[in-house]
Amino acid sequence: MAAINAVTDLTVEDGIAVLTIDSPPVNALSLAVREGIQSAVKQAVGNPEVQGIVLMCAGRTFIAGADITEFDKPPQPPSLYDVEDALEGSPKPVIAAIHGTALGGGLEVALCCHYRVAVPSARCGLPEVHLGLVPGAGGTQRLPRIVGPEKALEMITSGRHVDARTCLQLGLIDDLVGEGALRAGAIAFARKVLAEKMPLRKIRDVDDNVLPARGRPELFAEFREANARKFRGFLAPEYAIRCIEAAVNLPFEEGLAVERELFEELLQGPQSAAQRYIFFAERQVWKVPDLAPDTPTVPVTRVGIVGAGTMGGGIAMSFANAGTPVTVVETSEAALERGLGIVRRNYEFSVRRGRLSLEDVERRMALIQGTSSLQQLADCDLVIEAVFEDMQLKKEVFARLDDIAKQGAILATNTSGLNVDEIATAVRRPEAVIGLHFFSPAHVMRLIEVVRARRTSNTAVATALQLAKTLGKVPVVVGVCPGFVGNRMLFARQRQAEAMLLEGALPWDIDRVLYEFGLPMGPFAMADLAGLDIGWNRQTSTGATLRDALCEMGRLGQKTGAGWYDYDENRTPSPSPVTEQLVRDFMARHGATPRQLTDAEILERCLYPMINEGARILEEGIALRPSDIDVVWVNGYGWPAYRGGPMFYADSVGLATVVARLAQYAPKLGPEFKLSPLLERLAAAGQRFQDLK
Ligand code: 3H9
Repeated sequence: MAAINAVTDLTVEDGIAVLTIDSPPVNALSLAVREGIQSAVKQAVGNPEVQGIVLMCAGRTFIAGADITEFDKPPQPPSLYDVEDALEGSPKPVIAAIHGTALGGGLEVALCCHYRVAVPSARCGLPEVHLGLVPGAGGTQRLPRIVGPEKALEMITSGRHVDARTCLQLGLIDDLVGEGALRAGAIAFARKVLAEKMPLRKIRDVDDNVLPARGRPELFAEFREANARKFRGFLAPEYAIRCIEAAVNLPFEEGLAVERELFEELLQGPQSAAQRYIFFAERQVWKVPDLAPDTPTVPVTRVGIVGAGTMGGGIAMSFANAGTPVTVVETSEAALERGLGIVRRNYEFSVRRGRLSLEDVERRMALIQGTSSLQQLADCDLVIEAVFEDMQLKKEVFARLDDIAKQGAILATNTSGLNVDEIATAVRRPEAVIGLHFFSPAHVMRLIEVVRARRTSNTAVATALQLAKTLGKVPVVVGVCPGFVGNRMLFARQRQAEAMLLEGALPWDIDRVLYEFGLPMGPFAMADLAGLDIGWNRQTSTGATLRDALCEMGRLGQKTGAGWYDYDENRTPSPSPVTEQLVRDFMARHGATPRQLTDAEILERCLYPMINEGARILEEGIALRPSDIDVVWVNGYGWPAYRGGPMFYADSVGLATVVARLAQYAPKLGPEFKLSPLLERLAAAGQRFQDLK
């Protein structure tokens, strides 16, 4: 084997040159990799013994894209375009041999090879949209030339990874080779190309698949309309559509120029900076400083869930989706039937959407066993309690589990904010107790707050992280405090939102501002969705708050057709004159005169106290780092990824500005508001949360 450089090798085997990239962890297209490919291709082309070239990777994957860490640095030649030109322009056939994932720039490089082969487990995709980018090395021009514009629109705007068999059907790869026999299979394919004198196929020259869409702008208009909700606020999907339109309507080189311009604009813009930050933040969360990588974990082969309500059912689905058997316990057969019925209906909904087959549903339902006896949880490796948010009840459940669960089992609570230390006092093995706060709907939302109580063992934490990986979730390790990270910050926002009602803003004014900021909904629409009666009790209700008053009127939210808003039979909300009158009456009783609040004040009063609370959470060590808080908000509360999470957003506004505005609003923020010393210190030093190390 001849080393081209530290990350590239070239060997010649009976006339076929095999160019191997070995740049862990994911063979990203760093400067060294680009140099290596370019030199190796040059050498292979210049070597008269070589008739064909195979491009492949060592390690766990084919090239997973451009090296994202280089995006903030000045570009250094050779560029990716130079590398692609070398491959595409090679007078000898080049075959890409794909295993693992060919993503982004990786797939773009493969599309510049004359042919592609893959093992069946490989996947291909252009996921740049998740980084706030469009594919920038020809992907938007070459992909539609193979798979057609409709499929390209879907693949590029979703960033979805497509499995090798589907890629074969789409023509994206030319042949499948045996698992574990990629090198030999690719060499054999190269020989076939030579023996059959197959042409040096350049995708740039293939127009058949794009021509039928030329002059049909409605194709793109319809796609935009169908996906408007999904793409709201994001620039990258719209730019991707424009690139594919260019691929359809312009000659290749002109289309490429459009792509380059839009890629550069996105790369320099704030959305991609925020989304790239979130990409790395989501990878940081797995690193818990005081948790050694070799911490033992409990193998989880059977899971018990106590409670088949919305949360219990959703958690059961998450495990069944990952192939782990679960036993769900309810207090009565009727409650069990109701809970499992909802699980089945959720799955059937996915069948109607074309996301699951009927066999999938049966397979998953078969993994979920129902029982009304806690005793059935004796052989579970992990039990998750998902009963009502009531400390007494939770402690009772844990005390019983302590008698039933086998030694070594992990006992988790799905509480959304109760004191896990106190729950742990109910058992003789507090080291086994941990919080696993799933978000609703639990089978959809990716976030889990992993709540580490005072005596939780490292094994329990490490097992929770491993579990999250199995479930395809994002775990964030947090400490114990009321509401943990997410809900504690949400409470800070809620307090301000309700305070602003008594100054003259109406629920829909506040919700609109937050929706326009990019959140899926504002606090009042969210409260209506969850039910205003969560934690409310008719016997103890004093009617002292607006929420109490609404509940006493039977306005419990969407489920009763009225809450803060009025709802029609399709649950479409409209501003409610009843609520408005109630707010005005409350103001009159408090002797308050309504004033006009600007959108800017509404936004700042909602967000800046949250940021302050985030800073307090950091001071107290409840979150490990600011970026963990951002991961919680992006994955658990729909904070728009293109704004990077509340702490990143604070950095982009400037912490001095946040502090100055909070000082200005101080008289209105309520007696419980206290400026975080950490926030104050960073602001005074001209620093950012991101500077905290
Ligand atoms: C692009 O290609 C632009 C072009 O169109 C145009 C250019 C002109 N760069 O995710 P993991 C690191 S944009 C640098 O935990 P997995 C990652 O940070 C790119 N680093 O592993 C982590 O580091 P650490 C388009 C990268 O097995 C380690 O690798 N491509 C990159 O769960 C392991 O990552 C993408 O967006 C990168 N491109 O998943 C693909 N990728 O260990 C992004 C990863 O220090 N990557 N790292 O925390 C992925 O989706 C997943 O990493 C992958 C593996 C599926 C490949």
